[in-house]
Amino acid sequence: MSGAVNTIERFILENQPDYARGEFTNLLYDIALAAKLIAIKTNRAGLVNILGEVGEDNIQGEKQQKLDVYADDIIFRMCDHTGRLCAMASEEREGLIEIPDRFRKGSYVLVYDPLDGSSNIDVNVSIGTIFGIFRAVDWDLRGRLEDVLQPGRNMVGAGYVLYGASTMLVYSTGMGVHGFTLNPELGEFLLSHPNMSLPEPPAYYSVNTSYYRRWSPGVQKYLRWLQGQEGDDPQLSSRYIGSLVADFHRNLLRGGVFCYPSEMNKPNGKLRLLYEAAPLAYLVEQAGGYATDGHGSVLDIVPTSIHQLTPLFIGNRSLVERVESYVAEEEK
Ligand code: AFP
Repeated sequence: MSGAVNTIERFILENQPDYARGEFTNLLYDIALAAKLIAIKTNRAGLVNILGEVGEDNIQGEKQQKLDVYADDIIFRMCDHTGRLCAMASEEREGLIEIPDRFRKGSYVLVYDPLDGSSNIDVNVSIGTIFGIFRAVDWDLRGRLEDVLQPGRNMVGAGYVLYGASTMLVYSTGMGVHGFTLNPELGEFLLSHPNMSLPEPPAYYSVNTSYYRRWSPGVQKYLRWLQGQEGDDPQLSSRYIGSLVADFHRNLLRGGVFCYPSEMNKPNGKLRLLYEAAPLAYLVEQAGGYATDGHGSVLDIVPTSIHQLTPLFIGNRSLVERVESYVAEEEK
């Protein structure tokens, strides 16, 4: 075999700054390990009926958990006792997740969506985990709500795991976006996509067009522009999986824009700001792109609650900025 095998552990270690104490590096390892455990479970999702593990109880007499609850529990238990975090917030839990008093607290904050796109599990379509990392606001105190309610701009790292045809972990700590593919034989994430950046020209737009009638005139006009009906044709094709991580990942590799606009009866759309939109907005900027809620950068929105929603347009800058101009035009 020629050349070095670049595992995620090696890559993270080699890329940490000289002054690093290892706390942040180890937090990334913890997340990578949680991702491997979740991948094992999601890969078996179609087998559980065959193997008789679904129903009220499994053969050990334990209650079966839904996969998203399982994923949430894995991440929480991987991170609660390490002394690296002072608080967490998860899509699966209502309030702030405090570090139990019996454990030392750390100086980082983890926000995560343990398993996004869970309605796709039963139909064997790709799903994903999304995460973002902040520094605690006050390093001396135990975790408080203000530690998690920070704008995406304050993130010091973010990433996602895609459980697809293969499992991939893609992350950034502010020095580019790097992708790793899980080698199932080795049980290791290996560097497969260094320095990812959005290609030009972009290939795709991704949006659930069945909601067209519920959008504002500006967003409707934007869709027509994406489709080449407004002149200045961006020459895009359409792809929509309905799994945010999978749609985002494809567009990161091929170029494009993913949209989940506000609707008449859903003024802030469907997606969560803190642990879905903001981490992906952080990644997309690192890959040379942009994310907006239609008015300005998603990274500048200061959350006022953990499960706050936001409209999202994310992808190549040239495509995303256009929606801001159409929305501004309609609001004149
Ligand atoms: P589920 O977890 O209910 O499958 O929702 C997934 C999701 O939050 C996100 O991953 C998709 O981009 C979006 O919803 C799809 O929503 P629509 O079905 O309304 O298009």
